[in-house]
Amino acid sequence: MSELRIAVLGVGVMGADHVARITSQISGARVAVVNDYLAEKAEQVVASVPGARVAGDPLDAIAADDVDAVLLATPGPTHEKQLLACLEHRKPVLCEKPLTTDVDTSLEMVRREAELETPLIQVGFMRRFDPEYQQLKALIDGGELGRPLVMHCVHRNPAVPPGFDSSMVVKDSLVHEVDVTRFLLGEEIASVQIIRPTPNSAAPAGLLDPQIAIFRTQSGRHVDVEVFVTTGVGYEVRTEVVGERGSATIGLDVGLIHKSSPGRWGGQITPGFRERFGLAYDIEVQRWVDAVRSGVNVNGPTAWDGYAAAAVCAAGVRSLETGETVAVELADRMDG
Ligand code: ISE
Repeated sequence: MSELRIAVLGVGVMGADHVARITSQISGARVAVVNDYLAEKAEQVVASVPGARVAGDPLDAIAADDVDAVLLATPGPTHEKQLLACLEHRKPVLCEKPLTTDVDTSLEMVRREAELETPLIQVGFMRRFDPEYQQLKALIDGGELGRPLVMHCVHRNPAVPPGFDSSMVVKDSLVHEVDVTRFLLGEEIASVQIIRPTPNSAAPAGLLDPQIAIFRTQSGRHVDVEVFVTTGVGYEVRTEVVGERGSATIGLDVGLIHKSSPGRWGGQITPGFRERFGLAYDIEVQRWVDAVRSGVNVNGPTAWDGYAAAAVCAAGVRSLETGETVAVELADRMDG
């Protein structure tokens, strides 16, 4: 295939980032069409992309003859309809999380894709492409740590956008550790418990933050996660895996430590996820482009991964209400 012509739907922060990334860093692809529910925003973004046009309707963009593949960065509630259109028109799609906003429709996406017998949907869990997570995965799979038994995670954000509620701490933030757990340990999560410590007095009224999540995997391994999204400090994502023969940690920002007079040492904390995972996004999009151009279409988290994450988060949201451990209900696999 010659250059892949991509429609980017939704050009808020992430979508606009992807447009810039595809235009300036990704080889073998270009942005052909841009759509946003704010027409002005789409016009503004397209102005920086030679040869691209604005589409007024996302479904027209998906169906268009000058579009080979779709990058979906629209708000979650619109994903279901747009993904179904991608399947109908057999257009490979890289869908930013969430796959859809609930478990049933996520499973339906898995089903509909399986019926086509061609993988088309990749979900944007970008941490899988981060070089540190890749190294950690290689260390685990190489056996150097022995059998992993426990994982400790920290996920801290300096702030969250207006309207971010307690369930979003689970569905929007913790969802990354859900995916990381499944990726690193290679098995499903069987149950979730969310513990609610005293809320941060600086958090918006009513927001339960921080939250502590405890996952138990199907084979009985333990994962704990501190999610704290209003620290006011910086972006911190750490993961420690403890195995039978050793442990390994990523996300310490050690590259940024400095020493200075008078006898001080210190460093910088990454300000946000776009800086921390910028390289992961670059690798993710390049591999997806290469996969689509070679006819494989998906080279990363699948629709099933999006569905499994939704199922774990749904259990997490139920636990958030009661504090009890909630079992994760998963359908049988149907995606081969
Ligand atoms: C945001 O939506 C992301 O996906 C970030 O990676 C995550 O760290 C943040 O907590 C979410 O709100």
